[in-house]
Amino acid sequence: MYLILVKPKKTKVNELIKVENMVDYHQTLKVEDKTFEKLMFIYSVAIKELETKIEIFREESKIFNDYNLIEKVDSRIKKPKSIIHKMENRELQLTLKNMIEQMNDIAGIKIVCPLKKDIFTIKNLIQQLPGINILKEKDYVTYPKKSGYSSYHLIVEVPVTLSKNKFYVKVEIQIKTVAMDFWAKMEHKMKYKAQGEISKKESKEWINCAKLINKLDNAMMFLNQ
Ligand code: 0O2
Repeated sequence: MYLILVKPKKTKVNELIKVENMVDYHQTLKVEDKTFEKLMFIYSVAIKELETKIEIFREESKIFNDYNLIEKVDSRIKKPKSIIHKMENRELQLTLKNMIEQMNDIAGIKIVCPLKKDIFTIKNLIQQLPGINILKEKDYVTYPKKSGYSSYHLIVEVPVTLSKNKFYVKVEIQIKTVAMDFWAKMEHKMKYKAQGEISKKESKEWINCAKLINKLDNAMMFLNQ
């Protein structure tokens, strides 16, 4: 087998134009407009680019280390209704500028792994990916949210190359264990059913469940040392 090392071509950052140069940046957000469709397409390409890289980590770990580092990868583009809802909740004027600059999770990827320590391995692998910029990190694994929610969040900027232009696109990556994912899905479902209105007693119960999940994750990690 031959390995040919090619000196990487240096990409000038200014070759990568920002999404805002492609659209009338101050235009009002209208989901039925072609511009909105184009933007959502660019977000979907960013997801594909990242998913491919994550899939390679998954396969590599299986083949080289006999270990399933990644159980599952899910992705989604936020629904237009949810984008508008979130912007309204944040009292943001409905412009493309605000959507592009302020909304970090229009493109979202969730990586589910077996053990808590895998979360940090995956995060380090993503951080080392060439061309990907890390904009924000939230460690809800070491410091869970008040609700009990636990996960590692990264907001990254992914270069997307189309025929005429290159763009940097924001993607939110959530990394969590199978147990954390189970908790988050159940709690989200319950909050959705109750339209966000849950009693103090219920919310205490969810925090207790999150603590149990954390104990389980720690025990699993100990057993798999
Ligand atoms: P959906 O429908 O899942 O997309 P940001 O602008 O991203 O820095 P944000 O959005 O407040 O600020 O970020 P945060 O707190 O990191 O949460 C982002 C996402 O994490 C949420 O997206 C949820 O998916 C998940 N999340 C956060 N807290 C909780 C929680 O208490 N319970 C559950 N089940 N999930 C949580 P969205 O937009 O709320 O919803």
